[in-house]
Amino acid sequence: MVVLSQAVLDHFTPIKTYKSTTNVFTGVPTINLSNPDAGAHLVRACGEFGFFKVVNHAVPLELINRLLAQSLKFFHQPQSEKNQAGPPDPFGYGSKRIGPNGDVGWVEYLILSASPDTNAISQRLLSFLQENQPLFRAAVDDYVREVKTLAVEVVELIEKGLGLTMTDQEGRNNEGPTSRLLRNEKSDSCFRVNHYPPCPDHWEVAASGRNLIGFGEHTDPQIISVLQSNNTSGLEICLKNGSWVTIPPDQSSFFIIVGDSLQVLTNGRFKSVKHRVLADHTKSRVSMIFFGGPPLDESITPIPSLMEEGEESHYKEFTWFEYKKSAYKSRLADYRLGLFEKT
Ligand code: GA4
Repeated sequence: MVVLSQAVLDHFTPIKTYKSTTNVFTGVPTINLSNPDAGAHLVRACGEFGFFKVVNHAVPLELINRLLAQSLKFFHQPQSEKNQAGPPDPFGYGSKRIGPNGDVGWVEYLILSASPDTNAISQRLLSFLQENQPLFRAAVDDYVREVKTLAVEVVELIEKGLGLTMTDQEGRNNEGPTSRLLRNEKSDSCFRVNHYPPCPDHWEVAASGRNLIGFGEHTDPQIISVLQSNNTSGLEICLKNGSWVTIPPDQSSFFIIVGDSLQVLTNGRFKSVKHRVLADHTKSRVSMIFFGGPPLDESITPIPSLMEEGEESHYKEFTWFEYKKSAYKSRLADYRLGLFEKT
């Protein structure tokens, strides 16, 4: 039997190509977080697109740029150095292979835990970064702290828009049922930095007007994802009518993606948005995404006060642990919620 080395296998890993859509989407809902009606606008955007961007956020631009620069420095290291931070099972450095079930893309990435309660694999990776890339590690820590706060703020505003939070006599809001999951110190959140190098010129793809797929179509399993990228386009989302549109990059805003768990919590009022990334022919793309998830033992079930009289849950009852376990058995493009829908 001939055993192929990892390097040979990686070289022949077939990555799909796509005709990139010329359909630039100019209708991305833009929510100003300091607008008194932000909650209502967010609810509309979650229901219509499962995708929007937020402006007037409190994350310093300096921090975004610092992390972008440090990330590039990490990815520009020799392959052998980067491999020391791998494999991504589930936290670590990965190249081309995405998840455990055969998905591939023109991408390299780092996945880290963003929960205070981290396990041994995560601790090892964080210590490795601390020793080898202390400035990168510091930028990640500072950035994750900020985007976590932003994720909670956005979800609290959504809760306000849905009428789920009450203001007490002192003018404080009580804790909403979804923001509570993200605030929880056991919240199972993670953070990912993706690097999409330019598609190589010699590939026949360059001539055909097609692009290599960077990250194949999928929905995010968590509650909410907070995405930031450099100025290179490539992100596409699928609209309700099934058409794919390309999202112009915007370094001063954050893009927010509704995940499967939020779809279930709202009994389908909000839809998790299918999205994908195509690699560019000339520029490299870096994106940084915080995935806000619930604690593992938490039941993901529609929020009772959102249900109309007589309305039934569209989903079987399950915990985030069960959903996550099932997600890691799936392929990227699978409709993961299907297994949990009531028939
Ligand atoms: C998609 C969202 C996040 O990037 C992620 C991904 C995870 C991975 O890359 O390891 C998964 C994917 C994501 C969903 C299905 C499974 C798991 C790859 C894959 C094929 C970190 C996540 O939580 O789910």
